Amino acid sequence: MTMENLIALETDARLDAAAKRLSMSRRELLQFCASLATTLGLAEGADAAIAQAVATKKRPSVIWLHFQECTGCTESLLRAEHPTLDKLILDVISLDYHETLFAAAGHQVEAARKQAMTDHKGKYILVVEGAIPTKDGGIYCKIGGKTAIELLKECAADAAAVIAIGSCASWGGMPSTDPNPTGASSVAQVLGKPVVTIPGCPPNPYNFLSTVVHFLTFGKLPAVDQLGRPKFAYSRLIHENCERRAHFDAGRFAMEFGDDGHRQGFCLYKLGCKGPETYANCSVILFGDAGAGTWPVACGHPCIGCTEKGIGFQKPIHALAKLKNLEPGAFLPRIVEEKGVGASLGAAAVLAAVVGVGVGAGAKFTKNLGLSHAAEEMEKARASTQATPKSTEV
Ligand code: FSX
Ligand code: SF4
Ligand code: F3S
Repeated sequence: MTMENLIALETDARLDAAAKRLSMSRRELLQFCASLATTLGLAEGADAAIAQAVATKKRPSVIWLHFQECTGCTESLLRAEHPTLDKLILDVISLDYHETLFAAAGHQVEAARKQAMTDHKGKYILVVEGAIPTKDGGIYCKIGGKTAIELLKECAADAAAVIAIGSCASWGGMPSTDPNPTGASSVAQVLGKPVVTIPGCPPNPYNFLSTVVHFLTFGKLPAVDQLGRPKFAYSRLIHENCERRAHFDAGRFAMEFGDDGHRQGFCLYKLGCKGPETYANCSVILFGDAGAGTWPVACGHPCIGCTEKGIGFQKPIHALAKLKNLEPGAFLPRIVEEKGVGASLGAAAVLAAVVGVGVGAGAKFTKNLGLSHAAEEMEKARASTQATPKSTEV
């Protein structure tokens, strides 16, 4: 954040009001916005824009549909222990229809959905949680007498943006597991067009919040890959930034749950960890509130590839992962950096200030988030055509 922006924000009473609403201090709110900017891999100054948007912009109306799922997506958003995450989510959006959270029922909620769709025609965000059963005319999931297919199409018609939250909505997830008796399908399959997807079972709440805050601040959703996944969150393999990676590289593996290797924090690859073939940022931004620094692998459980179509709920838990990338972690310095690729060091410094880590670690974090598959491919192509040594050989 530049000094000018900081002074402008400091004198903006609306920031105080927003902080009060969120039971945060002004400083905590600014720090949180800075960490969101870093998660999104945005350039310097974006933290101020985010803080301003959170404090002043009209909250977008959100209609949230539930189909075939366990409600874990909603639970993970609202049960987060991190201070005010749930409050912030509910503060940056106007949740006008949500079957689980509504106290009302029946015709009253149906009326609320229709009202929100009329009042915010063309402007609301449609969030879909759960897969859509398509077999036998879609009869396996009906709400208010309408099939999930009908409801989804009706609500998507006038939405400004559609977000599929969780693996079920993103690619079918657990309900689509073989033999998929209900024909569980993704939102994109049913609508016949790409949508933004935030896979994970459940997905990381920070990735949803960051996506919505991006929409609030810039009026558009963040850049996505060919599967509709925001690039800031799904560009890197979990394996690339895993804290157990040094053990993998050194060939130190846990062979059984509870054995010496497991107790010493060795790599979980031989227990079936799917980190080497799963794209997500769990190993970078962590996931779970069981304590500081937790995420599945940190807790001693192999990653099951819950974000990845064809891996999570398909590949047996004990099966070995396909090694997609044997090169050293993405945080190692590159020989030549592409101009404009990756996040700025300024953003890294902001993160370092926020989470209290060194600038080097912050730089690693942001650089990884800012890179895309395209940059990776570019680099590989260059390495194969040039006679210069590959980064693995340096
Ligand atoms: Fe559950 Fe959501 Fe998994 Fe699916 O998350 S946590 S089954 S992705 O749709 O509620
Ligand atoms: Fe981490 Fe799993 Fe990779 Fe081992 S295999 S380094 S536990 S992601
Ligand atoms: Fe899922 Fe693996 Fe992350 S199981 S939550 S993608 S560590």
